[in-house]
Amino acid sequence: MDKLVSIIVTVYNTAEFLEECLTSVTNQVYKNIEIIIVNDGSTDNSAEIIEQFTNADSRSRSINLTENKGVGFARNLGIEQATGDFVYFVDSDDFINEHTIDKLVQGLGNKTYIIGRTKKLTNKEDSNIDIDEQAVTVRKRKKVFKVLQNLSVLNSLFSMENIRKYNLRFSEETDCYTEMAFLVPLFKKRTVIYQVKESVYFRRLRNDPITNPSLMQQDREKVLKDFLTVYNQLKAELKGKSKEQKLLDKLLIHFYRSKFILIMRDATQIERNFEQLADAMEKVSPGQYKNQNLLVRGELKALREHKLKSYKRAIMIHHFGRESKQTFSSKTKLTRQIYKDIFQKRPLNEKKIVFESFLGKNYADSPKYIYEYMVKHYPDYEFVWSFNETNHDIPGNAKQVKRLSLAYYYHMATAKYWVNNMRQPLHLQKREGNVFLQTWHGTPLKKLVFDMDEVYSANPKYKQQFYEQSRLWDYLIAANSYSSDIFKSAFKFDKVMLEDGYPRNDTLYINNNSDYITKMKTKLNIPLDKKVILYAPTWRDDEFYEPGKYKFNLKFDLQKLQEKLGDEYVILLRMHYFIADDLNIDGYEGFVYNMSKYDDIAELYLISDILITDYSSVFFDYSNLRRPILFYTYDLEKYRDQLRGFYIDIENEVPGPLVKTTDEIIDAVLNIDKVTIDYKEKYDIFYDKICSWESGKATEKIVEKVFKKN
Ligand code: C2G
Repeated sequence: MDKLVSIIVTVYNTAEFLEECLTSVTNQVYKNIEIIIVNDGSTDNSAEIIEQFTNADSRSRSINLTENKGVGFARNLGIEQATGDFVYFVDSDDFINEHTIDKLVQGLGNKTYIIGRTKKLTNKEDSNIDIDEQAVTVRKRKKVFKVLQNLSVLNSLFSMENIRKYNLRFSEETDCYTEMAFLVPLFKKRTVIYQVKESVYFRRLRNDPITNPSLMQQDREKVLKDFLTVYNQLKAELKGKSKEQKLLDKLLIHFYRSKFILIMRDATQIERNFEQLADAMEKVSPGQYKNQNLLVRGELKALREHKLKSYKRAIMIHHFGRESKQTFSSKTKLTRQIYKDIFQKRPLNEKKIVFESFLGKNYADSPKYIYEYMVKHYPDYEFVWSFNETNHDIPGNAKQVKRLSLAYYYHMATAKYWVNNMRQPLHLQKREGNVFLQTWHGTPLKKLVFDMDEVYSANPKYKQQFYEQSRLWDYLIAANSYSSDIFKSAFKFDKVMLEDGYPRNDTLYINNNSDYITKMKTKLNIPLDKKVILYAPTWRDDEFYEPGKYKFNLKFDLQKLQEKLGDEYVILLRMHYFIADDLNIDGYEGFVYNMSKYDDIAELYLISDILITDYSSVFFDYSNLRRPILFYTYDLEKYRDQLRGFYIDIENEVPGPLVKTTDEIIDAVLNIDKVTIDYKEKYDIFYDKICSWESGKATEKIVEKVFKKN
């Protein structure tokens, strides 16, 4: 007879992932299963999804808890309901391969416990791995404690016989480490663990630890407290059982070294947690300390004897040792240490401002306009610009420093004000009195941060890091009420929103005249008798070489464009600042101009007669000029539906036509007057929504709100 496997899925507010999880469970190649879904008081629509599955598969049933009781309680309930020979646990935000359980069962023989492999996913594509469908490779893992220390019950078959014999249950008092109670009795006699190589479980590493933390992403102090609660409880319950006691002590020391020691870097954390940790350490049999190095032995001894002072001394030496090893391992780390320990202790200069735009790449955007206004009206301030290359030709007397150099850190540490249009480096810390003016760099079309469902970009920690960085912003500029609403939800921003328009757009009101345009065209060597088309697309999240370096292929037939439009027009190509590819425009001299390295796109807006873009925020700014815009959206479905999602209905709300081929571009350009008439009504509505705060005076209004005069 086939063994019956009870699959227990505990669910708490994971509607987003649940369908994928339950589908993977019901689609198992191994058919003799029962599925017990415990809905642990979810408040999202998990219940509906569960119901659909239980209706569709007679092997499944659900238990609905009216309030959230915690994963330990929910799993115990699942065990009580299980009638199988073996029990298997799945977390509702994870999923499994269709062969996963079959492989485990095949590897079992007469064993009572067997495990598979777990693959962590930061990216959906990581689950596309080759699994040999024929093979079942069982390997013996002799380092049993190494398996135990993962404290995972996932992708394992546990015999019901053992569950009953040892009365295996999860702790119900805590959120974390509930598995310790279940696993320790099971591991006490084991000298080997069997593992099936081809049985794979996909564990999703959630990238939104702020809105949606997974259990172990909760704050570190809570994790420590939960551990100690479970440890103390088990020490008492398993009194007199020497093997279990030994495993518990080993786990305490293991987690102390790998996790808790980092919490104890901070003096206030030591004060708060010392006594509890010391109480636990007192229970550890001294034999367990022997294998530890001298430093750790010193700490453990101080803890066991409740000597706070000696503990503080020991841990300080330990951290100093660790940090100095790291500090001197690289110049970057040394620089950061000097920033923290020396520069940040220098007095704060109340009249110093550090400006940066596009990660140090350009002298452009709102920081440029704020700077130029201040040079004129706030001459007693000291100005510093952070650039990747410090040879920019800029007005005023600003000091230029190389981004992330020692000089950069010195000025960041001692300037009262920071003005930036993008996120700042993660390791920068604010000081008392620091003021951060975040100008941001565009009205959003594409969904941002917390409004994005899953992030499949080059950096899996995007949401977490964004949250930390944006906590440092005191002021944020919104160019219109549409942006203001989005920033509040997408950035979770709750400090001062400046609602005066965009400093970078003032120039579109001040300099929109033929003298300026002629002067700029002459400066850029663009023929005065030709009209100008500016092509400024954005970047694609999934096409990159490495973080910050993205690919781009021109999807134009340049030759055709030149043939049909070359007499009347020239084209300026302007790639996004993330694009690393160089454009090849050989043979098109005099028709195509590569302006990708040009500092300020606003100057290019002013000299162009038509804008072609795709999903870039440039069209919001350009619409201030009320000139025609074409949307070259050859990959609309993929970009909108898979990569990002939009805040507006691009097919109906944008102020120009969506075109998909070179021919359609040519046709629209040749009939641009008709396009203008056709889109007039939409353009007017769009202009009112996006440009109504703009008056050419945004810079002045904002500077007066943020910076003290005299
Ligand atoms: N930009 C540019 N040239 C391009 C594209 C963009 O100079 N070819 C500049 C513009 O100032 C634009 C800004 O970079 O407004 C942001 O570019 P987006 O294409 O909109 O993309 P992204 O950097 O992802 O920012 O809220 C806005 C979003 O964050 C978008």
